[in-house]
Amino acid sequence: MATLQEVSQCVLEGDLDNVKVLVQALIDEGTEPIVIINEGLIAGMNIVAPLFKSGEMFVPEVMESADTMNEGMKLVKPLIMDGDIPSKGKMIIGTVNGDLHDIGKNLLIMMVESRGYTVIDLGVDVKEEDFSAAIKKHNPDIVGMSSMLTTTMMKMESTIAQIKKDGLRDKIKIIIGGAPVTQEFANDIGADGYSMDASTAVELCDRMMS
Ligand code: B1M
Repeated sequence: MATLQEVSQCVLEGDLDNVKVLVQALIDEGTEPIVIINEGLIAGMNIVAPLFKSGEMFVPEVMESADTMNEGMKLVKPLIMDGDIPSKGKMIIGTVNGDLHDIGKNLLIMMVESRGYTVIDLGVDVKEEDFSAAIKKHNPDIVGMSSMLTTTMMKMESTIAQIKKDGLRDKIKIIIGGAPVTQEFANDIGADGYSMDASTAVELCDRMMS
């Protein structure tokens, strides 16, 4: 019998092969997908984070852990999606210019999609003008920006400036998030909303659409 703790351990060790076996076993045993995400996959990243901070884990190892988490997510994701839900609205989202962190963004996409939104993922390191180009191309209701670095969070402000310069600001709601981001910062840079995690981001999207 597979355990959630073994899944966390796989994420910690970057064990791509075993994570697939264990996550599939938990699914087959009837463990709730959201429990596998929170208590297995994210719990593993939560062990990685302080080790990275204290210098006990290095960038290549953390990337292996991130890949392992994403590999597990791929198996769970289809189970929390419901293709029959009519779209509640369209969102584009990206990690801002200079920032390569995407685990939180990907998690948020999964949650928001599972609640009926159509989401277009612009990826990471998204330049200011590329957000604008994507708004013109996709005509979204909501634009989401993610940043995990104190050095890149200011790119949210320059992206909003670019969107204003291109005359697109009034067409959309802008929501932001990521570890260094706060409600106060969101107010300061003129974003419409902030959420601290993926679950509250879903409620935030609902508020933006109402
Ligand atoms: Co980076 N990194 N990292 N890193 N990394 C942090 C962020 C850091 C806090 C680690 C530390 O403690 N020192 C630190 C930032 C310090 C700071 O700026 N104050 C840091 C650093 C310094 C760096 C590098 C500069 C390291 C280096 O090269 N010397 C470098 C920068 C690269 C770059 O981006 N240009 C770097 C690189 C990396 C990796 C590539 C190795 C890897 C990223 C892999 C990937 O994402 N594919 C990585 C990782 C994994 C981390 C930590 C360990 C974990 C981040 C994570 O995935 N958390 C992180 C330490 C930490 O967070 N304590 C760290 C799990 C995830 C589920 O949570 O991303 O917070 P999170 O997302 C949440 C919320 O924030 C929120 O919802 C999500 C889900 O609940 N949220 C939103 C996120 N986006 C949102 C958008 C919204 C709303 C909510 O609306 C649109």
